Amino acid sequence: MSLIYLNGEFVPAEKAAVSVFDHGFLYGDGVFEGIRAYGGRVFRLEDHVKRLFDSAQAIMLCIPMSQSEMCEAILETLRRNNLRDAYIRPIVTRGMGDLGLDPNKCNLATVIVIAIEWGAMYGSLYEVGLTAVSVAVRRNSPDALPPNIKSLNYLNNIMAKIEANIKGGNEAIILDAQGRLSEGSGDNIFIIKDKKIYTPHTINNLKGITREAVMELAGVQGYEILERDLGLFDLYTADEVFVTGTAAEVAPVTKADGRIIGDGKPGAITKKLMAAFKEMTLTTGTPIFK
Ligand code: PXG
Repeated sequence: MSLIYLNGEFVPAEKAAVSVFDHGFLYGDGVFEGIRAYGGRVFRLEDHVKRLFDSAQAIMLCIPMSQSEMCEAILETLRRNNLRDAYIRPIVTRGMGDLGLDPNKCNLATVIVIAIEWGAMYGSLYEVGLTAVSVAVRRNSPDALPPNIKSLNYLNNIMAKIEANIKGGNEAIILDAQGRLSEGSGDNIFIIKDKKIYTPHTINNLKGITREAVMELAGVQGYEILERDLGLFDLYTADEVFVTGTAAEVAPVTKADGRIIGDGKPGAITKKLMAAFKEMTLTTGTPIFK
């Protein structure tokens, strides 16, 4: 039975519960992270915790612990569950309040860390590539709910995923209100054209930690990386397309809205980046066990 970190204690999963008056439940008022551990090391732990605190700062949510205490809570959750290859989900909600939405009624944030054993998300699709479909629902506008906040309010992404499922895609391509590419439902998007790598600016998408890592790796390999406004035309005419995310890792896209991308197989540069990313996950990161 797995142990869940809940407000400073380790609780068996079946007993780990939050109140129905918790504003995370009532309003999606909270923030979260998705983190991976590979071979006993947590990938970019400090970066994820920093983003969690940035998300909290943006919604004026006070996390009742320091960033280093949060890192330690995550590592201890992994240790208590004896996990080496894991998916880790820290969650901080506004806490218990009343049925009104006023966050001033919530005195103390709820802090949760869930960790489960986890392997590759897309299985054989890493060899054949994903089928992506653009969806009608648009990404939350940055002046309404900035997509940089990794909030518990994921309905925008879930609606995109529902549409991708209906259309038979493995992942959704979400456009912003102006029709620019933003991201997938749970990953960032890259396109490659004439050996140059393009990705949207992070105004309309999450500042992905895998995105950042892949940009570093591509730079080391000598590729030019350009943050640009991109549209469906750029997607349909790309030589290669891939998505990046903690869950998805680096996943090739070989079909988009029925268009075959490149020769229909994962591209050469994508494959190089997939290998470099894998190597990075196995050789870097914070050790769980000392
Ligand atoms: N965009 C969005 C909207 C995300 O939720 C990413 C990009 C990639 O960011 P990182 O830092 O992980 O490289 C995410 C990642 C899932 C899932 O099931 C994915 C995410 C959250 C929850 C579930 O694929 N976030």
